[in-house]
Amino acid sequence: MLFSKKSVLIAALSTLATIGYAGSAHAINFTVTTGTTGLNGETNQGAFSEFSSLANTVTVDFNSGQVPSDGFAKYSFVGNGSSSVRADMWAPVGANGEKNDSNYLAVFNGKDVVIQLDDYLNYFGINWGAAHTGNIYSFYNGDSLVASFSTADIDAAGGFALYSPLHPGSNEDGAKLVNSKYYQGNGYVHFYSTSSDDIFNKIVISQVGGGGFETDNHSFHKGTGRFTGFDSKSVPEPSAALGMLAIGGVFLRKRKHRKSVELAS
Ligand SMILES: [Ca+2]
Ligand SMILES: [Ca+2]
Repeated sequence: MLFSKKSVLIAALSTLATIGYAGSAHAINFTVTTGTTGLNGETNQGAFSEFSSLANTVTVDFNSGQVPSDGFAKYSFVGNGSSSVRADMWAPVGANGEKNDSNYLAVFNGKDVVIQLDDYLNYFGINWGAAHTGNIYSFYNGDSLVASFSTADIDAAGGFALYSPLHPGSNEDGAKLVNSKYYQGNGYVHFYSTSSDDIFNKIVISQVGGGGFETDNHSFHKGTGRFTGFDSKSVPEPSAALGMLAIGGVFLRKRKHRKSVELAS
């Protein structure tokens, strides 16, 4: 499915409107962290979700070189273009900015990735890397759009977790000026449902316009109600959890968990 700029704008505005209903809001919210190492401590495969080891969570790392076409999360490519699983310098970096040597998923304009889930989810996390204008996630319940998010939404909420010297860029959404050069955003982005009205069972990953949409280590958490993983008592790593509670749809962020990579000029 292709998204026009107008539809993206409408989606963004409706998201803002939803956040405006403090107290009664139900929505898919997101928060950005650096992510963490793989389950066995891997640091050269990009960043992984802090919830990777949570019960009822499935993680797809693309290391086989293909998208999974059966099992819990069924991926398919729709349209014409060069989207594929690949390994190159644009792979999303690790939690401390380490180079990712593994295969990852790259999506380009015209060829979407559709992920059909066997069950309802209340959480979807991705290692989002080398961020560009026009990277878009859309969450569906059946054929009904629940919410859609773009690179600009991440910027508006405070930006990515780190800006990698491995990913030089230009002045556009998802990038940041560091020592007079632009670098592209990387981080682990957690999308989650705040009520049973906002669970989802289909995800579409799209790129509108030039540049690629690079992601790795997708984590899916099954659930039919509000995602409770960010509640302080149930977070696996307390250090990563503080400040990520959503209150009335508004995020409180703990700035010290954001990192800007220090770069030499
Ligand atoms: Ca990978
Ligand atoms: Ca990109």
